[in-house]
Amino acid sequence: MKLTRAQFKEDFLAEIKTLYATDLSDTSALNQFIALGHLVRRYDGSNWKQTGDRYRQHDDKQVYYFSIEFLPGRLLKSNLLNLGLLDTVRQGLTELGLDFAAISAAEPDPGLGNGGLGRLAACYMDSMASLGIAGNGNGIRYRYGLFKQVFMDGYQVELPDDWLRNGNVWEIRRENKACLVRFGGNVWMQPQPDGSLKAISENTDDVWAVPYDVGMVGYHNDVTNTLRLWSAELPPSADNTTFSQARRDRIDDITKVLYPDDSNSEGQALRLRQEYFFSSAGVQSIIRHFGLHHQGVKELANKIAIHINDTHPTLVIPEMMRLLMDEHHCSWEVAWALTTQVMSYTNHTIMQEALETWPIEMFKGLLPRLYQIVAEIDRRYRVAKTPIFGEELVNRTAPLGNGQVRMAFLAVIGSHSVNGVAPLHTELLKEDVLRDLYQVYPERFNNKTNGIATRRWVQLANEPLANLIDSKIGSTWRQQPNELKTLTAYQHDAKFLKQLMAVKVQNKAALAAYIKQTLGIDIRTDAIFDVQIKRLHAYKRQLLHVFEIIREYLAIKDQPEAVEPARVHIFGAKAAPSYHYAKSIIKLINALADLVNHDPAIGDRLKVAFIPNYGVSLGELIIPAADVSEQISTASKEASGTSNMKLMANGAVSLATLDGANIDIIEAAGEANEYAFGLTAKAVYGYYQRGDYQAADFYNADPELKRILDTLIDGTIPGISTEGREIYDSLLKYNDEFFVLADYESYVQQQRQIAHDYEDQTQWQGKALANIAASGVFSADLAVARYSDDIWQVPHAKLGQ
Ligand code: GPU
Repeated sequence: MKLTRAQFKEDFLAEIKTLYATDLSDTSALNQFIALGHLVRRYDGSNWKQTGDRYRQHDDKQVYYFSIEFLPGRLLKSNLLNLGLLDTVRQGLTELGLDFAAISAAEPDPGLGNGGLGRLAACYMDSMASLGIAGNGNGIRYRYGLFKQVFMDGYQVELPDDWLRNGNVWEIRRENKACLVRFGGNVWMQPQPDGSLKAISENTDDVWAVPYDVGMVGYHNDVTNTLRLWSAELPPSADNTTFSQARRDRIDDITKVLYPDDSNSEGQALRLRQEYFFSSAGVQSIIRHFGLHHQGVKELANKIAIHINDTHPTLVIPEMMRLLMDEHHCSWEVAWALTTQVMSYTNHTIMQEALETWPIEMFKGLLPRLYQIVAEIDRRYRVAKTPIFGEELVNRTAPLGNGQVRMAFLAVIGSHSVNGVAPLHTELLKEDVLRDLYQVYPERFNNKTNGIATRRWVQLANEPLANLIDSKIGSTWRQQPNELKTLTAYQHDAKFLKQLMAVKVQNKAALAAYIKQTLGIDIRTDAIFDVQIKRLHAYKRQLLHVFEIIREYLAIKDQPEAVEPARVHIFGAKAAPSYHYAKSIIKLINALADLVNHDPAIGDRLKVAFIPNYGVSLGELIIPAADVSEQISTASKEASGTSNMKLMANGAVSLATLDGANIDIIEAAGEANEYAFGLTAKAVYGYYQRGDYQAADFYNADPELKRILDTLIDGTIPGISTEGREIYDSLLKYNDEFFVLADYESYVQQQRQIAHDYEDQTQWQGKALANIAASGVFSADLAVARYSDDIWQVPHAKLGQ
């Protein structure tokens, strides 16, 4: 949009006056942020309204992306960028004597997700708006987001994330669009005059679902889509009925806090309530909106697509069946045909413990009508498939089995598409986790490799790099990230590579300042910044990275005269509060950091910085400063990974196993520009089949590795007597579930190679450039375009290939 600086300043000062009844000099950065937020809302208001009007007038097919997590990050800067106002506002504020960086840092970062899954949903919202797709998000407005992480004596402590304390400028509460979600009670079938039966629910526990809408602003295209987040409240009838305190609490609890578990299903009733709550409210509001403009339900499948982001929203399937049959008088057959055409499902993991199942008794008690429907889906599935596939396969794959409701199976059976998130992951779904269902529905399976919002992760997070790229290839890459590949022409342009290095050093200085301020550690900007940022999980193997640090530490102690480039090992990782082993690894890293950072014999040659409270905002600070991207999960375990893509786009080289999308990154950037190592997924499966992995053999065969492991229990690292023993035992006594010891040697070899290659900065920056140039392939815009073409069947803006 068009806006002069003078106009902006006038608007801003007026806003401050209206909101706070005081002078600018008397306001805080938070006040200024809130005023700016209101202004941006106003500038974007007509786009948002007109986007909705246009979709209605054109009767565009709507996509609804259901996700129990969204991690949008701070929105001020990205909204300004997408509206084309960033420079005007920044300069205007500077002219008013204000600090734009401080103002944007005052915005709370909504932690409505755990990690990759939630951030992916947010990247896709950004891309849908930017591609002009009629895309809507549907999720939960958690009162408290993911806990804030602090360290006390090296241990993780969780504090509540009261992100709504000062309200949320971006949301609109729309109580006029609220609906009732019903739990419990009992169901009976009432005979109808036409001889059919109608399900009647009685004595239900009713919850009022109130939507809060947040605008998702498209990039330079006047489109603003909606992310709808639901909040659970007392129904209006509570005003004149008595609701016990227990019942009030039960309602309050539904959207009170995000479950802090990543890739692990706990099977708790409250989680099931959350899942049904936002699935039901979302489907009700879709059908209500649809009903306003369409006569029959027959058109439904041409006008809406519902996407199920992992299994958490799977109840949209039986819920849509319920609404079509109980409220819109459809037959089972019609309702089922519509439902399966509308639904599509993405799987995000092959890890068994993450596959959701619910005890049938719990499910039945909480959702009696839905249970009837799921049981009928199960019955019909068995009847239809047993003659073709036999009883055994059908027993293994039916929605109900072993006393459980099996959500992934229900999702596959009730959708027309199921996709994995990287080629290897999709293959493993077909061969392993969903092998039997792949026999039944081979045509449903497809791959959609993940992608990232280049706008946020490069244009916003790394402005120096974005500007440097503009100076070489112009700015069309900002709309068409694939254009980045033209940078390849400069891989041997020494002057450009120097500039690239200068940008990296500048970003490292910004991160170094933060590390100094928060952790008190001094780090050198000419050191290798070796970065691992992701949730703490045994399968992600932060432990392997720890072993490298111990190796480097011992090497300096043994041979102080040997010269190697300085290293800074940077971690960011939250552990689920109940994940004991992950918390022990956190303690180990912090104890090791204490040892290394304070050893005068080490000096500034080796530093370890575990930055607390990793999240989207810290990612924006850390990623642009990285030289090495640690992507070292046990092959086959990481479905895709997305930090690998963000780090690549910012010129870090990958130190990576052949897992998830690492494989595709290595192929895109070229093997010579990455550091691959370790067992292949096939080799890992080979060990499983033969059952012959012997971790102790690696320990006994390699004196260096043995010495490193022994430091866990011999007092070398002070303060970890329990944790050190626990971790040591996990490797030797319990045989190293994730093959850390098997991959140690090849990992270290690549780490040595990195130290060697880093010395030649021209070569090194050439590799960095190759990574940046190849990163466009992983833009979320392209990923979302593929979902639109292949799964949702909706049009989108053209993207250059
Ligand atoms: N992932 Br399941 C999560 O972040 N949370 C989950 O509950 C599950 C998966 C991640 C995968 O671990 C990661 O490999 C992937 O890149 C990401 O989802 C997005 O697909």
